[in-house]
Amino acid sequence: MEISPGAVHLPGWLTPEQQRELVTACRAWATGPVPIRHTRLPRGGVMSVQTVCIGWHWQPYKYTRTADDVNGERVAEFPDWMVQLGRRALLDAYGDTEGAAAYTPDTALINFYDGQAKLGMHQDKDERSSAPVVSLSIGDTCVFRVGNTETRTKPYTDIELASGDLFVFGGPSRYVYHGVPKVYEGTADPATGLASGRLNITMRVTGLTD
Ligand code: MD3
Ligand code: FE
Repeated sequence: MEISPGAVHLPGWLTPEQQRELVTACRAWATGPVPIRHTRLPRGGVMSVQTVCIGWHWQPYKYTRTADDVNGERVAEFPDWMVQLGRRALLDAYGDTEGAAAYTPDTALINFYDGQAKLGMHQDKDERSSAPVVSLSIGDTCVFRVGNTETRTKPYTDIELASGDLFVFGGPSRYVYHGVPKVYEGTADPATGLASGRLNITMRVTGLTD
């Protein structure tokens, strides 16, 4: 369903098997070459969410190939199978065959939330491309807050994101403020391979070249 123009939520889009495969892949990325970490913020804080990146390494407010804030290693390659998954996501969300075929995400941020983790309201503006962001959720259900492009406050809409859900943010919704105010601890189905917590994968186009 379309939450706002360009913001499409497809609940239960991933099969249980796809969820298990993504959990396995994300577990491997979480251990290296750049281990998952609580991202340090410029003003000295650390995020409660833990993040590991593939393709390009994100830290506020830039993307680099190497993780100079972690261990200096180059991040893992962005696999072709994930490009294909991103294209299928765009096709199912928008029904735009040509737009989907042209979509070539080159980075993903993989966020892990424990029961206490939150993500404050923010815009994603570190990419030099306005191509859509594809979001996949696995594990615990959360409250996802979708706001507006002008302020980090009201008006906003709270929706629940559950395991297997796809969300695509493009067009007029690409630069909306959004956040995760609450994770419902203990709601994950262990059959996905994630006994507790929430995993979110966001594919993006950085617009960068080496
Ligand atoms: C709307 N992640 O990594 S996913 C992020 O659940 C981020 O981990 C959240 O916000 C999470 O930056 C939300 C949904 C999402 C991701 C990116 C967006 C919504 C977006 C970019 C633009 C607009
Ligand atoms: Fe975001």
